[in-house]
Amino acid sequence: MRKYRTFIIAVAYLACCIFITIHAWAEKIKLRAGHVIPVDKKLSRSDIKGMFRRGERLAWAGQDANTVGMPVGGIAAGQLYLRGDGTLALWQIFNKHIFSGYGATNYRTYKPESPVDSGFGVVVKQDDKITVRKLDHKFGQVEFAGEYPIGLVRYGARDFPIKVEMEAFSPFIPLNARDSALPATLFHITIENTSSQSIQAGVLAWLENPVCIDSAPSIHALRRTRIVNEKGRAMIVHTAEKAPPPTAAEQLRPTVALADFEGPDYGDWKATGEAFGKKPAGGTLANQNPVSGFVGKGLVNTFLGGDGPHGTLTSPSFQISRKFINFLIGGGSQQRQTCINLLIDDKVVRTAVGKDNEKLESYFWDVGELEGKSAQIQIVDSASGGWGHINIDQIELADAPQQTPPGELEDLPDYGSMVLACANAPCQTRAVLDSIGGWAAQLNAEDDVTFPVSASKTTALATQPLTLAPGQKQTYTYALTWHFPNFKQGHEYANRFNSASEVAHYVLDNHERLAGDTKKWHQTFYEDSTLPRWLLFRLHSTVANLATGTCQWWKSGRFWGWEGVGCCEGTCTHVWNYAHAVARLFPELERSAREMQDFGEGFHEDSGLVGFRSDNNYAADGQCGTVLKAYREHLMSADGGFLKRNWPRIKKTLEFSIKQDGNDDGLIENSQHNTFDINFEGPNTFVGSLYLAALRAGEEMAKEIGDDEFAKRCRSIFESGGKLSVERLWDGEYFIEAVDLARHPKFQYEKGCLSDQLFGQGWAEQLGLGYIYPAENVKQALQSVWRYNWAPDIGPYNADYKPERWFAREGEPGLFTCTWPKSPYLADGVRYKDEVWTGIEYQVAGHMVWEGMVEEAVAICDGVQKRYDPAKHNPFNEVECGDHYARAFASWGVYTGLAGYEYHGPKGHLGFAPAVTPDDFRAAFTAAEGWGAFSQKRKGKTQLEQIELRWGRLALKSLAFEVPENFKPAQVTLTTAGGSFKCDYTLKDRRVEITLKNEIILTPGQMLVVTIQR
Ligand SMILES: [Ca+2]
Ligand SMILES: [Ca+2]
Ligand SMILES: [Ca+2]
Repeated sequence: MRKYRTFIIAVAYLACCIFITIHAWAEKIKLRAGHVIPVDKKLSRSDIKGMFRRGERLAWAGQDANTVGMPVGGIAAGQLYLRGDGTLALWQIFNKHIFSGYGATNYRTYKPESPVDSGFGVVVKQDDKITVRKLDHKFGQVEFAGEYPIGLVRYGARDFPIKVEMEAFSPFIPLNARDSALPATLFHITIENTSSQSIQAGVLAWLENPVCIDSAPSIHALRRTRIVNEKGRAMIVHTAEKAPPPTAAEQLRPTVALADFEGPDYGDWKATGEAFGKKPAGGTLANQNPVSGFVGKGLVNTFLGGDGPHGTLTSPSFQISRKFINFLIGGGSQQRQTCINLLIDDKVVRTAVGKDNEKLESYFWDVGELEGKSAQIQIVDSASGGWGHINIDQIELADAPQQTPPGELEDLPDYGSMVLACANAPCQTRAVLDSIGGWAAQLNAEDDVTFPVSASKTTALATQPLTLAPGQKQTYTYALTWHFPNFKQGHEYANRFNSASEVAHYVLDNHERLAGDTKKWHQTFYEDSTLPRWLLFRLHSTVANLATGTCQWWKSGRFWGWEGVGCCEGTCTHVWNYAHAVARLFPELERSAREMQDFGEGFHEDSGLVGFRSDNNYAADGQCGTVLKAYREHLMSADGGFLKRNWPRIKKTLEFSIKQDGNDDGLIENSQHNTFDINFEGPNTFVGSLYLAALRAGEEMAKEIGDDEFAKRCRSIFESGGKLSVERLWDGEYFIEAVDLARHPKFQYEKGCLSDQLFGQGWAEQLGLGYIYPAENVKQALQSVWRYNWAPDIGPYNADYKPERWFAREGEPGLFTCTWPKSPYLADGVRYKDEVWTGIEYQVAGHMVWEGMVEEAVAICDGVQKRYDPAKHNPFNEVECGDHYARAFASWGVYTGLAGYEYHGPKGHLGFAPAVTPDDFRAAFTAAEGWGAFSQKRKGKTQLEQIELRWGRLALKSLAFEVPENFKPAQVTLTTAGGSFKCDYTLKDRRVEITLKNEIILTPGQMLVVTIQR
């Protein structure tokens, strides 16, 4: 109670201070008339109080959970979504390249689609009647309460005697990347009898065979589905195999030509719109790359007047009189937009798109099952952007497929296997299905079936109905696993498994440990923490990006990332500059990216350049960031091996930046390509602060290695740079860019307020490198970013200044990339200036926490949470240039900031300085080899610290904590299971640093208690 009152008083006091300061500020500084972002954010005391309330686990019901798509597959094992109603969606696990866009359309409201038929249902036997209720939005009351990594959906209905709770997740165990990168999803389905009578009940599960899902239209092969019982588990095993060659008895009938587009017009085909014109094209059209591969002189080519026009071209009705329809296709690859469709009763039954290539290639549809039906062909162009056209020629009916061989079946990207395994023994599935009738009766339950890949078949498993007494519960465990190894660079998972069956057995053999450790992490991070539950949800949700198409873990052991799903390649150094989550949760993955990319394939030995997409190109921010990441990876290591191995190249990387500086004055003045996809043309603190932080990291690493001369050089350049930056770039409130706009009129920010102006200082805090500019300048600049760039409603500002891409809508809060509060708005200024990026928001918020601006930081995170409310946007998919954008991994920097976390693995040093509720604080932490829970309590004359290890091991040689103002420790005691002992400590300002006489190693379940007494 006392604590609560103190908190309220503190909030009131702070609000007062902020009000007075802002008031004084507004009086003094004259803002540009067009700068409509309010200096006073009008956050009420109850708003602030609400944001800091611990709160309950979040849950969304019905339509409010419509956009949810929670990744539930393993790290870098593809992208499988759990929707808000517990059904699966997306299924991007078949190695197909998915391009999710450049950002123009990513921030939209939609429900993820599901191309694969699958699901679970509860079977109930009452009065000899068997019924099933599917676990989906039609169940009754459906509530999604997932917190990454564990999906949770609850089902209940007034007219159904069973309530259900379903957990869905892939094992996720920090520091154990391999067991977190399984191509597998576990389901725990708990059914509970809510009626007053005993009921017989069980679970029905079903899964379509999706092997060769993308290749199916262009291959002649079979799918095979078996139901096998192994190790007491029932498993649906989906595979594919070669189709037998046609027998001599199967006579081929002559080919029937449907259209060759050789006539003076389209004949009896009907064209609409502008894209098709009045007659077939004679080849390549104006401004088009050369079109080839068509037959004769004419073809359909909708690049008529460019990609802009739309239209359709529809054939008259014809009878499907052969087993295949063959044609030639080229042009755009957009589903439903640049396509050829086969229509029966106006419904699309087959479709095909080009490959973003002008050359026409053979393609076919297997229409054996449609033979005799009346059909039409429709060619569609409803696209206008790049590759917004389609090329078609030579459509024929034939008894043999005519195809460009896509390769051997076993080599196709979507060839492999998929398994749905039930850990509980099944009953006679067929009998249950037949009793249910209707759609269930259509499901397959045969032990071994093969069928053409052109057909689809869904196979089911039903458990033996059990008698449940009123209130009784029963949990069923399922594992969905997949194995599609034919990825260009291979999958790490394929090093360990040869089939989906092997994966299923591994997951179920180790179920207790894999599920147990995952839940232990969830418990430690969410349940046992004192931090607001919604904030934990937000900061951990971006970690889900690991289990999306954004991230790959290659067979070679190299971790590799897009920027967003399928967009902008090469673990781009500047976008990944913001990403802290992976390094803190799975440091081995980031170490592999450093060693195999930055200091491997992308490294230029002659110059020290780190190609920013593992190429030959320089990005100033990415180059400096590589040094910072190297230091972070060293800090997250158990020993000095990583630093020792990579030091020569880390040093060269920093020397490359020093060369850009040119005169060792600590300012980089030349052209600086960077994450805004433009070049800054003069000294600035965006690249500059990263450079200075890199010099500090370089100094620390050089000292550890024993390269004192280089350490001194780094120090002297660093000191000069800090001083000169303030002299030349401080405008009184924030740091600006010194640029000659007459020479460089485009893409600069000059006197603007850039949100990322202290990016390197934020990094320095993360790595314990201290201030790189004077503290008062840093604090004031950060205050200015809050005042000038964060809008409680982005609407008014974006009404005047339309962003290139919308990542926030009217009525939603957000932090703008850059504004010009006091000088004329630069219409040609830094690119993306009017946009809102969550990665920058977290970067700024994380830094704010370290500078004591905790309320502002949490308000910024609250803004993200409001935008990603699942009624509008998938809370697990923060978008930028593509879905699941890697920059959002910056959220972990906010988390570590809130705990005031500091760690140096090789030195065995761990420290905390909680930024919220320091009197009673608890949070999860990770280290090089283990993770656990940290807690701090202050009471009377005692400050108590508890470090409890829950997984792995933790070696400790020194500790650091923050004590209250005027708290003078008189005694520090350490207690472990082995007993208590006093130890040496020093006090500097409010920081108590404790050195242990002997290294302490904690193992799971062990706790180190530190008692600091005044
Ligand atoms: Ca032709
Ligand atoms: Ca078009
Ligand atoms: Ca210089």
